Amino acid sequence: KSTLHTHKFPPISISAGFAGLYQLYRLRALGLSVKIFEAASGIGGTWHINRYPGVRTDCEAVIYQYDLEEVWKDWTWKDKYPSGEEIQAYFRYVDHKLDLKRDIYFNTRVTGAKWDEPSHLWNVSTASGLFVRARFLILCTGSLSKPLIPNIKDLSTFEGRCFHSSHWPQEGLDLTGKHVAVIGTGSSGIQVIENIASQVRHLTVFQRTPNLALPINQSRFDEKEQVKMKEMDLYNHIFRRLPQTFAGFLYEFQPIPFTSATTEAQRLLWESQWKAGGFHFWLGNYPDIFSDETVNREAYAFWRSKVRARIRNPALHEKLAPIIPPHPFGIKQPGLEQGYFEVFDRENVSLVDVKETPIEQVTPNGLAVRGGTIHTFDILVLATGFDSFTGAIIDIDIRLQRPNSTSVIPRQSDWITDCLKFLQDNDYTRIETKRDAEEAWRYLILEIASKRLWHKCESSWYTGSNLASTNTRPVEMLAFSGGLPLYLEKCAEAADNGYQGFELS
Ligand code: NA7
Repeated sequence: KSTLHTHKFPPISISAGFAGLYQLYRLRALGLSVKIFEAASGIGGTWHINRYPGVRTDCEAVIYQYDLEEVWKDWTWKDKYPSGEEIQAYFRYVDHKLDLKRDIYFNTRVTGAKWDEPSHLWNVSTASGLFVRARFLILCTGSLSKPLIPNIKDLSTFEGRCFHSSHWPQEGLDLTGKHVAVIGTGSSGIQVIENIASQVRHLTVFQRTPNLALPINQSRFDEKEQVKMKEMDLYNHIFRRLPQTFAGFLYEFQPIPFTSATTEAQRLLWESQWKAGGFHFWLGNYPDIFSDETVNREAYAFWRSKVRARIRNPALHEKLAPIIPPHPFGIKQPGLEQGYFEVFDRENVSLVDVKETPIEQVTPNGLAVRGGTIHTFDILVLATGFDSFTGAIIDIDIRLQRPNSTSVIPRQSDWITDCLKFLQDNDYTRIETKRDAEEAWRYLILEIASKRLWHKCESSWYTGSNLASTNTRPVEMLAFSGGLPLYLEKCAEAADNGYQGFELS
């Protein structure tokens, strides 16, 4: 009976990114007829959309892939940290292997989802005028998918080209010989900046907060090494290990706090982490750097000395790597860079500190900052980030729920898949979070966050404080910062106790 129900009203999953595709694959295996509605014209989610110069992952290829043997066994990565282009190729390959596209409606933006209580069905409407009814609605909309356009006076009066980093024009844009400005020095901004600096005539970077970026230490991912890893069954070993680590990476925080290590051990560890590159110096560091401000200052001082040594012009030291940290190290995601700091020593690059001289307004050919200076340019890039976590969901006009999420997508999809199977097997047609369980979850997130230094940061997409100027929602920690093992334990606990915290009917 329930199978009949669900076939008549197939589950709808929104977005064909990393999560949506995996969800489709898993639910198909349950025998459900799933459909994906995707606003973009192709698969890949964030990787289909973000095509700015230098776009690249922040984590190693080996963990940035599906843990499905039929997928990984025949795929070979080129770079240790793959480029956007390589990831797009990966998604094309995944589609080929799993035959996903036949259940995806592209160019179909979901604009409304209204729960109909009598029928226990979602009424889903799209911008293209489609109207469907679905028993289950799964939001795989991504945590950083809705661009944040800054609230700068007269932005629309700019006569050159202006676009958000995630909407980089794919045709008809040649930066050669152009005067270009970039606002924002987050992960996207630094990738854009280090990649276009040598191409443009002049680059003006508007920085609000220096990025405490780490060297990526990029290299090729040796093909023979990948073959060997597969032969030794290391991939499966890695996939089993990932959910047991705090952040779902290949490495874990140190087993002892900084204060228990000798000065020599501290130095040796940091030097080796710096050399290893990537997030080692962040997610492999001593755990107390996130909770003890004095320890954090030590880590920051190490970061600062490394960065300053790379910048020739001493006048830039205080701007890019100030004596007083702009915020504790690691409470904002550090960018991963390759040659970013050296860019500012170039003669064709200038740095404007917008804390010192705030942007006042856009003019037809540039930006006016406090004090009367006008910076002129032909192209304005807004690398200003995203309305994180809930931004894309709130846009859908959902009449029910309020989510909170973390990063391990396949494990979340597995949980959802098991949950739908349970509902189907037991003839349930409605699942709803209980208000008190929702509040308890929110308090758990806030309680964990209160023990760390997250609040010592003016602007962050972890909390939504980056939206201050647009003020779309209250500022509070949105990400679960208690680590993956605890998160997964809580998820399993709810399921094992008959979906405790949920109302089933
Ligand atoms: P981020 O990390 O949110 O960075 C946005 C940047 O834009 C950041 O430097 C902001 O400064 C800056 N910003 C935002 N609004 C303004 C205004 N009005 N004026 C000046 N500067 C501004 O987004 P990204 O796209 O770079 O990276 C997002 C994630 O994508 C990244 O962490 C990876 O996981 C992939 P602020 O620091 O808030 O002072």
